[in-house]
Amino acid sequence: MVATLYINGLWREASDGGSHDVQSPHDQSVVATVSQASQTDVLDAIAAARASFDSGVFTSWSFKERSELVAKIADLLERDADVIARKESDDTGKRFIEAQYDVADVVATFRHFASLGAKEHGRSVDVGIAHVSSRIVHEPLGVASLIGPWNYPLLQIAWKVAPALAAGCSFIIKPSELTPQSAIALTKIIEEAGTPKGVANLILGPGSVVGSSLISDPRVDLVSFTGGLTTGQTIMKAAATTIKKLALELGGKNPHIIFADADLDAAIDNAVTAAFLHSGQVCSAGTRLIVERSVHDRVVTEIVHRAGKIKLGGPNDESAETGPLISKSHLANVSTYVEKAIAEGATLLIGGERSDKAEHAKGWYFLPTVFDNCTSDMSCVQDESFGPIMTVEIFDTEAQAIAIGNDTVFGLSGGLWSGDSQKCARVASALRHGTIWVNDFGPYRPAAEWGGYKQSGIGRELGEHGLGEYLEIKHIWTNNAPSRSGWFKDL
Ligand code: TXE
Repeated sequence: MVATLYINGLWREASDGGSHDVQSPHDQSVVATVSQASQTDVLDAIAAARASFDSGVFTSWSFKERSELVAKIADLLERDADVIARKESDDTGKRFIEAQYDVADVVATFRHFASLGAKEHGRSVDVGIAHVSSRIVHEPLGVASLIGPWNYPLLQIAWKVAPALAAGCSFIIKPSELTPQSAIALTKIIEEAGTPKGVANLILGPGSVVGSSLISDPRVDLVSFTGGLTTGQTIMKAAATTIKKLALELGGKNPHIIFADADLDAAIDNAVTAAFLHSGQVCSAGTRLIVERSVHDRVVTEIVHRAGKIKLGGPNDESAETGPLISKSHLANVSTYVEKAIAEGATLLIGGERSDKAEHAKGWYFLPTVFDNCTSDMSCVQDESFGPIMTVEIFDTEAQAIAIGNDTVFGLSGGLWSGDSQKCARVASALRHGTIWVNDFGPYRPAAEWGGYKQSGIGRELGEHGLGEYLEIKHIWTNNAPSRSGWFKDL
């Protein structure tokens, strides 16, 4: 039996003995067997988190002490980086080197929140009365459910765990059932670093089975979730009953605008990366290309040429440039998306199907795909495919480029390329997305906020706000010269 649930400071099996095989998306081999929590386990984890929070065992630590803990976790992650990266690439099918980059980003995330937490002192407010001192203090928010996706499993969980620890919250981690191994490794490190028991808990299993209590139990104060829009809607509804705080990152359909006056060589290269990195399984993937008419033919011809040369392969294939889709059902969704795009009148220029190479036969490999002649009213342009699919639209004027770039219910990120700095500034300001890259696409840093406008989500991760999501704000007014209020007549 496997004991991979972590509840109240103990590693344990599921109470009903449940377990689950994790399959490689590369070849369907079983890469791990993990516990699958029962409802009893979920309730135990919530109870442990609540009890630890209410006991003050962690909230009584100073911000400085908690920052030291977070920094220690960063050190331990660095020590185990390659072992964790291997587990991550086994689960996700991504190349080992990409998983190594992810773990390095996770270390940087913990270091960022360690340093931010150390500076956290609240603030004084001048209320204009000499004998009143007024302070704003930041307190840990409470118990948090931290629910993560499968595309960047450790990174997305780290964006939640690091600030939750720095803030002093207790929490339950729930990684995707498809990619649980890195969350298990992280939880072991959180334990080793000396986190008080009950503060960090780990529950494994499908959201449909273990998710309900995590998002509706009255003992949970905050749900921080990264995943699909539909699940985000379910969580918002469930959280409404007890007015939980919510932090939601729900993906995007991210415009990537190329003006004719851009450095086209750089723009084309970045357009290929933006759409096909990690086979498009990126919330900020630049899958919606918007090109100025005069350069459309050159840009699209070169992108198609490049897309056709991308080398697909598994975690251990060092020559591979991108890997498989995460699962059979996700591959089916991506295939349906392609069928719909064709039915809607988009022109398929390349890809559109599974790889037929023998070495990909057991995996969920989908070819880089480009659709031309797309328009904003097509569902392939509006819906997130989360696969390696680029749609191409044309514009003639700056105003049109902006209008197309904003014609989406999402608002996570967008990019634009132009050699005219004033145009860049105008368009960057007009686009309603949480991150805008000018003459670039994709980079992020822990010090900068990340999150979405519109239906891409609520709240921000990383940056300073990323810590704020896990803090309550209290105003303490102290009158140092008490006197009668004199408001009502003294009868
Ligand atoms: O995600 P889900 P899915 C998008 C992408 C993808 C689509 C669906 O478009 O095709 O979402 O992917 C947990 N209560 N993104 O279905 O279901 C689940 O167990 C509580 C964008 O795989 O949203 C997992 O841990 N939890 C994205 C997590 O939610 C529930 C990354 C995400 O799974 C739950 C991934 C419930 N009722 C997909 N149902 C991004 N923003 O980067 C599921 N879960």
